[in-house]
This record gives sequence, C-alpha cells and structure tokens, in this order.
Amino acid sequence: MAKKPDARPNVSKEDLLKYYREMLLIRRFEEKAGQLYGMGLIGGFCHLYIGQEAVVVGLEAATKEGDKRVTSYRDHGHMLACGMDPKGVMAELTGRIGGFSKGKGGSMHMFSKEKHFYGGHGIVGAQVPLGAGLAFADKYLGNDNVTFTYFGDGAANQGQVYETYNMAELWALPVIFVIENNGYAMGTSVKRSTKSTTLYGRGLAYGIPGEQVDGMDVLAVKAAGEKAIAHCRAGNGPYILEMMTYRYRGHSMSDPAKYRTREEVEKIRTEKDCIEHVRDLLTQGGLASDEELKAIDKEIKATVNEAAEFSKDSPEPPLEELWTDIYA
Ligand SMILES: Cc1ncc(C[n+]2csc(CCOP(=O)(O)OP(=O)(O)O)c2C)c(N)n1
Ligand SMILES: [Mg+2]
Repeated sequence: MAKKPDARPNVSKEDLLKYYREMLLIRRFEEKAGQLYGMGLIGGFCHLYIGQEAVVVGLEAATKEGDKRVTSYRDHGHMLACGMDPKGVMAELTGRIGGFSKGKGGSMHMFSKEKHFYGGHGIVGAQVPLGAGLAFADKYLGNDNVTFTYFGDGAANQGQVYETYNMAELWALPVIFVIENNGYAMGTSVKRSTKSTTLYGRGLAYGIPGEQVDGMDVLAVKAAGEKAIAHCRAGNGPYILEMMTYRYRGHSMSDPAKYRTREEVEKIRTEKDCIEHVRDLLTQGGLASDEELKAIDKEIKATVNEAAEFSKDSPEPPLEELWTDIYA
C-alpha cells in the first residue's frame, strides 16, 4: 500500500457521512448482486468491486457537473458513485427492460448520458483511448470538463495505453488516467507481470506527471483527485493517479482464488478496509454515534432491497427489442 499523504483536507462530519453512505451503497449493492448471481437471476459475466469503493467515491467527490467517466467491466461501483439509479443498474444485471441498456447489455455494458458515464467495457484497456477521445471532444468544444479514464494494473500492460499517453500529452488533453492497482489481473499478481511496479511512473516517458495514492483512504483519494483535476482544468494536459487498492472477491464470479491466500485477503480487510476507516474517523472523532451509522446502514439496505425487487419485477425485454439500438 502507498504511504498516506501528510496533508489531509479539512473534512466535515457531513462529508464523512456522505462518503460512508456512498461506499456502503456500493458494498451492499455488490453483495446483493453476488447473491442474485448465486440464485441464477444474473447470468453472464459479473465482476464485483468490493474492497475498492474508496477510489470512485473519493474521485467523484472531487468532480463537477460535466466531468466524464469511462471504465472497464468492473463497473457497478462507478455507476453508483456518479449517481446512476441502483434500480436501473440491478435490472440491467438481471437482463430486464428496466435496466440502463434495456436488459440487453448486462454487467459490462451500461451507459448514462445524463450522468456522463460512458461504460462499461469488456476488452481490457479498450476504454483508455476512448477516454482520451472524450477529453479531446471537451477540449475541442472549449469547455473545462475533465474525463476520468479508469483501468486496471493488468490493463496497464496494454500497448494502446501508451499510444494514448503519447497523444494525450501531445495534445494536452484534459484526461485523468486512473490506474486501479488492485494487485492482480485475474490470477496474475503485479509482481509476476512486470518488473516496474510503480505503474504511474511509466507516464514520465511521455511527459505525464502522476503519483501513487492510498486507494483505501477516501480522503487521500479525494485530495489526489483535486490536485489532478486542477492540473487538467488549467490546460496542462493529462495526469496519472495510481490507486493502490484491493479487491476482496474473486476476479469474476468464477474464480477458484488459488493465486492468493485467505490470510492475505483477511489482513487487508481488517487493517485497511475503506468503509471501516471512515466509520472509525466518525466514531472515534466523536462525530457520529453508532445509532446514527446504524440508521444509515438500514437506509442503504432498504435502497438495495428495493433495487433487487425492481430487478426481479421488471419484465424481460420483448422480442421487438432485438431490433432496436443496433448500429448498422
Ligand atoms: C484484450 C483482452 N485480453 C484479455 C481479456 C481477458 N481478461 C479480462 S479481465 C483481465 C484482467 C485485467 O486485470 P486488471 O486490468 O488488473 O483489472 P481488474 O480485473 O483487476 O479490475 C483479462 C486478462 C480481455 N477481456 N481483453
Ligand atoms: Mg487488477
């Protein structure tokens, strides 16, 4: 894990409760998705984000309206964090008409024009040039929006990432490359796939600054996000944030998990969990009582249960939908 930065932003009780609520929503949503998958209500691929919640919640806290985001297949957390309705996300997972892609996209292919969420991409690394393209459009239009392009440590070994770095820096595009370094690409640990384990440092070859951030600490993430955004909005071109994070669940729903020990996962869970961290700040700092937090837990549970009910009650797309939304 990266070292925590010394300078902490001043943080109010309201902000801490907001991060707590948003991270908890993702965690409970993902747990429910895992259950529905086990019950056969969700089919196909499903990659859970549990453990990594502080990354999207911290970065979203630094954004403004108009900023864009694009990510990989491990995307439910990103959708919830940018404000997409949990009902629409869950119904997409169960393949129902009430889903964000009318039940035809599934876990890896959801979009929201309203929330500036550009997917959900199953091809490792493919969203990286797309993110630069989104940033190019904003620069061309002359606004000050920034695009967050998320990808994994495994994707960081893709050639297209470096072609994108080169063009993004050359054209000073307002894009923030967020490497979610969760230590593994499927069953391959970073240590087995590369000798240069500070992945953000590869940007220096193209003139792109960056840094490693404790991605389990939502406050550190937000502070780093603000710094990167300031760099981009000022017209200085791209920035790389390497978020040191960890996924607790398997790569996808079918993962024998033979590449790491239970102890390794348990150690991070107990020592570094992002939600427990904020809970501790709130309770030990005397900012919130257990009752207050329990009330939030209850509220989130109700939201997730409602989403699950909706995702079961919403009908399957009718046959006519086979011929809609097709690019030809
Ligand atoms: C071009 C391509 N190669 C291989 C795969 C199969 N694959 C899916 S996810 C994955 C690992 C990616 O790991 P990482 O970028 O670290 O993201 P994480 O799953 O850890 O979020 C691989 C190899 C794919 N989808 N696309
Ligand atoms: Mg990874």
